[in-house]
Amino acid sequence: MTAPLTLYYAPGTCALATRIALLEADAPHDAVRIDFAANAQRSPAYLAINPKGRVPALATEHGVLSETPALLAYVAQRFPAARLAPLDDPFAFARMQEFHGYLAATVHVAHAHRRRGSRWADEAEAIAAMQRKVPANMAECFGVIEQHYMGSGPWVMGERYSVADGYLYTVAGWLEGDGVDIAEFPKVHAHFQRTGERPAVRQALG
Ligand SMILES: N[C@@H](CCC(=O)N[C@@H](CS)C(=O)NCC(=O)O)C(=O)O
Repeated sequence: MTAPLTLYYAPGTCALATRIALLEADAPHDAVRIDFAANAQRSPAYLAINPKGRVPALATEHGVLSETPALLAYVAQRFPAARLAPLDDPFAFARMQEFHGYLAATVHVAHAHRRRGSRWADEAEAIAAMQRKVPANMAECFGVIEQHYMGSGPWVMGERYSVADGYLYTVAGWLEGDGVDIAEFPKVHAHFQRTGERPAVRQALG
């Protein structure tokens, strides 16, 4: 028997997307909470697991993986019976990866300027200036998602639910705190409500 996977996560973070994917796949796994309030992501013990000092990280029998797009593709490929990605359609799979890349490299980074501005500047005024840009930048990103990635639904990849849906749900859940009304984006809004009703999502949040 193979050892269960271990997901390192913190509540309210992008690690939710991988937790949802693992639950949707019915994948045996342990979930280990990293206490951000205690800065445990910077502790020597956690840095030995993920030297980036970030969540998520997923320990597998082959080693530790990080970066949400990689984890989502891994879960989908490792548990193909769950059909969480278009594994035999190269274009559709690349399109899903394109979406994941946009969420990770552009949308998540825009969001991070609200509370993690000290990554990019030391001066309080520079950090405050970056924070003021967050609502406009997040609204612009979700305008792109609404217009170019939502298609005819009901899911990001069309008729079939995929790991991309839990990822979009996770990032869309940050909009309110970022000062953006999700109702400005009707397709994203309906998707957020639809996804939030899934048992795996409820369990991941519980
Ligand atoms: N590119 C990474 C980003 C990971 C990341 O920034 N995680 C945040 C939580 S959403 C984190 O661990 N922050 C802790 C810190 O900055 O100290 C991914 O997509 O997984």
